[in-house]
Amino acid sequence: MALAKHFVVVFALLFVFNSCSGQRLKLRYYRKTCPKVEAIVKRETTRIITRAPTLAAPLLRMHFHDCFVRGCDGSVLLNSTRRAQAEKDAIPNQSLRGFGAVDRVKSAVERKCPGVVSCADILALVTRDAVSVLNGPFWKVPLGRKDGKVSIAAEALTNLPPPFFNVTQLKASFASKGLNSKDLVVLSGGHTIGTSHCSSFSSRLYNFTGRGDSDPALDSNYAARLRRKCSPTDVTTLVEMDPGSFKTFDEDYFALVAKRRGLFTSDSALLADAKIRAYINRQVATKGSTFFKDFAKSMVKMGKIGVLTGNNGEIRKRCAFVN
Ligand code: HEM
Ligand SMILES: *[C@@H]1O[C@H](CO)[C@@H](O)[C@H](O)[C@H]1NC(C)=O
Ligand SMILES: *[C@@H]1O[C@H](CO)[C@@H](O)[C@H](O)[C@H]1NC(C)=O
Ligand SMILES: *[C@@H]1O[C@H](CO)[C@@H](O)[C@H](O)[C@H]1NC(C)=O
Ligand SMILES: CC(=O)N[C@H]1CO[C@H](CO)[C@@H](O)[C@@H]1O
Repeated sequence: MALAKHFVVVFALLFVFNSCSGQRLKLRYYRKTCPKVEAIVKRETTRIITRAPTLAAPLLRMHFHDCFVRGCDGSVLLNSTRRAQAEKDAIPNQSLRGFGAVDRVKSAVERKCPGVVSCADILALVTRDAVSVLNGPFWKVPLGRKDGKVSIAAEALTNLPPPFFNVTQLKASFASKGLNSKDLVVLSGGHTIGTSHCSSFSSRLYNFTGRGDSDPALDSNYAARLRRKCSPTDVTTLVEMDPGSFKTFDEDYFALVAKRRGLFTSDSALLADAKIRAYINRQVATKGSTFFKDFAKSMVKMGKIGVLTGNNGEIRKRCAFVN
């Protein structure tokens, strides 16, 4: 009886998954329609990131923001219209950059194969290539995403985890997108590159519990160093998230977090979960860290969240606008 019930549940789930995803993404999706797409994206992205290495981080973050809001459907790229404020203009976006880079890559692809490759696929490929230019891992990107036609600012607020989340909240946020605790810690390793505005963490530095103190989860020397960079009201200064190697994709993030130097509450909070802490310690302890391999795997998984395929969605002509 219990077994029968179990089967019913499994079949029901299979049915739900199949009907949502329509078709699966494929590695050689554009083999016939745009065989050079990966070479074009790689050439353009390499050119852009070599000239402006600090653009790689915001592009990686943009792909994450795209996938967590309405699935990886390029909705993060859409501009606001008179009728609706887009994700781009939501609070968590503020610091997103690199829209121009995506547009340039899209134009290069359009010149060769007009109206064939989606903006969502281009963003997934650009992200992969940008990480590679910073000496990060390489992964194969399954393709065939269609672009969505809707982008709603309020959805960014409810779907993106804020930097003050604790580990319970982070796990719930990732679980709601089909990602587990391992994906959470592995993808948080994306904070090995890039910068943050002081305002994303300064509440940890000043009067944290109302007694003029800083967050006890933050190394006190590190907090002092950050206070010298960030005044309590600073909203413009940028701080390197992995100081000294913020333009290199490496495993340093885990050493920082282990030393209680994770910049955000959400970074520090990872230590509060025993299994996640064990993963972090393994990355620090062993010479052959598994982070690159794990990151590649979790990026592929993240890149499949809620994708539109088949007859759903469209191939946008310009990434900022619905056709
Ligand atoms: C676990 C939950 C996460 C939280 C709470 C979070 C939060 C943040 C915040 C607050 C910033 C700084 C924004 C600013 O003030 O300029 C940031 C930056 C960044 N995040 Fe995350 N993030 C998370 C997960 C991820 C994931 C999954 C990735 C990609 C795999 C990622 C990649 C990045 C990158 C690359 C930057 C630097 C962007 C730049 O240099 O402009 N983050 N994140
Ligand atoms: C679309 O939005 C981007 C970023 O907000 C802006 O730079 C660009 O000018 C907008 N494009 C148009 C055509 O309005
Ligand atoms: C995380 O925050 C939620 C909501 O504020 C709270 O209920 C929960 O106890 C917290 N969990 C941890 C591990 O601090
Ligand atoms: C710190 O927080 C406490 C309690 O919220 C408040 O009474 C005090 O004025 C704050 N101190 C500063 C320097 O902001
Ligand atoms: C890149 C981008 O579009 N940033 C916008 C994010 O949202 C704020 C408003 O909250 C806009 O002022 C920014 O231009």
